[in-house]
Formats: sequence, structure tokens, C-alpha cells
Amino acid sequence: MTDTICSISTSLGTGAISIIRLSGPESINLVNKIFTGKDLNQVESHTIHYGYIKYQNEIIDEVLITIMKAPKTFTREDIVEINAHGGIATTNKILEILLTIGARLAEPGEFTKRAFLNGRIDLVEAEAVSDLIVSDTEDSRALAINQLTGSLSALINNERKKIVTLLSNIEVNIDYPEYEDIKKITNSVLLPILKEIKIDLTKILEESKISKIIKEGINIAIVGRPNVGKSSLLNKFLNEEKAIVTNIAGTTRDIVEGSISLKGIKLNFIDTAGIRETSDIVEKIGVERSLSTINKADLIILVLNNAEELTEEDLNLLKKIKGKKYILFINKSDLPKELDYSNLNNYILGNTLTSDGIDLLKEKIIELFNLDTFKSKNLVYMSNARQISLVEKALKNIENALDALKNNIPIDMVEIDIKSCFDTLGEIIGVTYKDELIDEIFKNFCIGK
Ligand SMILES: Nc1nc2c(ncn2[C@@H]2O[C@H](COP(=O)(O)OP(=O)(O)OP(=O)(O)O)[C@@H](O)[C@H]2O)c(=O)[nH]1
Ligand SMILES: [Mg+2]
Repeated sequence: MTDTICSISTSLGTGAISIIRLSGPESINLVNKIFTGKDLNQVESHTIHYGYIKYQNEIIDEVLITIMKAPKTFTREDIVEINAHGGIATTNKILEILLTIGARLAEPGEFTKRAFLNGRIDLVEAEAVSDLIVSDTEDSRALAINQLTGSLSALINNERKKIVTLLSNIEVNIDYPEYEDIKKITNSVLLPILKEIKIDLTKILEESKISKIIKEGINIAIVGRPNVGKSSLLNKFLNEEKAIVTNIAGTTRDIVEGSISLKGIKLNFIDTAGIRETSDIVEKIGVERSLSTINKADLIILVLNNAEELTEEDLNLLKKIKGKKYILFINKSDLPKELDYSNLNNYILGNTLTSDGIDLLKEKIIELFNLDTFKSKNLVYMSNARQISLVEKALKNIENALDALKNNIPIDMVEIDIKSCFDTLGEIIGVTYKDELIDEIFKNFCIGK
């Protein structure tokens, strides 16, 4: 990383000030070339200097320059921040000049990426920077700042420490079986330690899923056959006529979404196209989308029609949602009953005309996700899909190790699973990583961060 990057770090628009930031070995030198005030190469680190940006004999702006020398900076490189007067023309002009005289435009998230690659922050903390910027509720902000201050990383590192001690003991046993004074690693020694790690990881995983919900909300898919009243239900939840409702089967073709807040948690409702066999190309695509929404949702509300018998399609859908979190909503309770409920359980009867059953649905959601107890949780856990899937993997590794122990598999085989767990936990904080992953993570950042 020998080049010097530069970008506008404040949002571009009319404001009182905007900040142009540089990071890299040439930062101070480059700004010094266009700064009139004092020689920035001679000033102390972490100081601010008043003067003008001047280029080709033209004064561009009156500015304050912050000089921060490596290594005590965000990127651990030299950083210069130019506080200019806010305004698109001025800010862009300064950026343009810096690019002309040798800086390179930073990619999205490149400052944070450098902070990570230079060991200033780990991967979880880097992701927290991005989360902090986009957080739009008080809870998601609290979650992000907790991650950024390293509580989550400490938790993961703690587990890794336990495993490393275990691994080194196993290694010594395998390599030096003849030494009498080495503590023998037997199943009875291993078992309690592995169980303890399993309990820790399970707890982290459970609480992480809650954190994800705090950050992203609960995605609730409303699915069912055409004309059962899915869009009517969405509109009831949102309290607005968001989706088109008609008595024509196949009205909804594409996904319609809307959110409400329940107990401070965002519920993202996703109304889908009614599922049926169809030769209509547009509707077919809609049905495919509905089916994939089922797979991605945290909760499924399957809507059935009280006024019709169960059909083949209803039965297929009931099969499809098995094993997932779901609620059955039997709609149109105002119409004469034709549906046989005897084989159904876990259902709520209601209708969207009088709103019967809607409050019950909300209560059921609160109960299913324990929304009442959410606030009291300590928010230091994983909060994105990447982190959560890695904890799941690490937990699986430990479970495999425990199974192997129970089946009296030789210890060097058990060691492989324990080692995988250690590596997987390392991936979470970015001790081991692939370049493509790093690119993917930082690509989602905004420019200037
Ligand atoms: N009687 C009665 N009619 C209802 C109720 N809910 C919806 N309807 C009617 O049922 C018809 C279909 O409603 P929609 O909400 O469009 O149904 P949908 O499931 O979204 O249908 P598609 O988009 O075609 O899949 C409309 O004429 C609604 O007015 C209800 O609770 N009772
Ligand atoms: Mg609809």
C-alpha cells in the first residue's frame, strides 16, 4: 500500500463545512503543495493549521488542515483532513486538484479497509463501522458501537484462547507420549472443556440472531393461494392501501413490501403473488419470487380461505413451510365456513374486513420472537449473516468433536474438528481471510469511509 488515497468524507451537498480526507505516505506532502499558511512537513502530529488552498495562483478556499501522522491514526498511515467550506463546487475542486497532483480516488470503504489490513481494527469492528453509518434506530446504533469498541471481538478471542490451550495440550500428548510428567489428555479431560465451549457458542448464536433482528427487523412473508386475502392482510398491518386488492385471482404479480414497528422492532411484511400453476409468464415469475421469499423469510404467514376447502396447493404450501417459523391465518371468517380445520394446528381465525384476528397475529409474533424481552438484552453479539453463519459452523465443529469423543475416535481425529472450530472463529474477526471476502465486505461501504 504505497499509494495515497483521497476522497470527500462528508456527504456532498450544501453545508457549513465538508471534509476531504487523505491517507498514505504522500498525504502531508501533497496537501503541503497546495497549502499556504505554513510548511506542513514541519508541524507536529495531531495538530490543526489555518490557511488557504491555492492552486496555479488561484485561491480556492480558506481551510483548516488536520495533520495526523502514522501510526496513531485510523488507518495507521499518515492522514490529512482538509476542513473546507461546505459546497459542492469548492469541495469537488479541492478533490480534483489533489487527484491531479498525485492522489488516487479512494474506493468505497478503503480507509476502513486499510485500518483492517494494517491491524488497527479487526473484521468485526470494520463491519461495525459500516453498521454505525447506516444505523437508523437507537438499538442498532447501540449494537454497532458495542461491536466497534471490540466487545464482540473480545468474546470471540476468549473462545479462541480456550481452544488454543486445549490444542497445545493435545499436541504435546500426541508428540511426546513417553513423558510421564505431562498431563494426560483423556476423554474425561476434554469433554467438560468442549461442552463449555459448546455452551458459550450456543449462547452467542442465540443472542446474535436477536441482534440481527434488532438491526434488520423481522422479515415476514405473507404467502398463500391467489385471492385468499394476502394483500388485504398486508394493507391491514400497514394501515394503508399499499397493495392492490381485487377479486381477480392473480392480482399481485410482484413483491409488495412495507414495515411497521412492534415493541420497537421493525416488522418487514412481504406480500407475494398467489401461488398456483400458471402459464402467464409474468405471473409465473411472480410465483417463483413468492417461493424464494418463503426460503428467505424469518417468519411465514400462510393465509388460507375459511370459505373454501383445502386445495392441493394449500397442502403443498403447508408441506413447504414445515420446519420453518410460521403462523396459519385463516381469513374470511365473515363468510360461511367450508374449510376443515380438524387437521390444522397453530392457526388464527380472522378476517381483513373487520380486522378480527389481526391483534392476535401481532401477539403471536411477539411470542414467537420473544419481543417483550428484547430490550433487556446485552447487545454485543454478531449481527450480520456472515458472522452468524460462521458461528453456526464453529458450533458444528465442536459438536462433531464431541460426537467423535463419545464414539472413542482417536484423539488426533478429534483434534481436526477442534482445529476447524479455531479457524472458523478466526474467520469471524478476520485473522484468516480471503481477498475476495474482504473486497466483498468493503464494497458495501460508502466512499470516504
Ligand atoms: N369476505 C371477505 N373478503 C375478503 C377478505 N379479505 C379479502 N377479501 C376479498 O378477497 C379478494 C382478494 O383479496 P386480495 O387481498 O387481493 O387477495 P390476494 O391473496 O392478495 O390475491 P392475489 O394477489 O391474487 O394472490 C378481494 O376481493 C378482497 O376484498 C375477508 O376477510 N372477507
Ligand atoms: Mg395480492
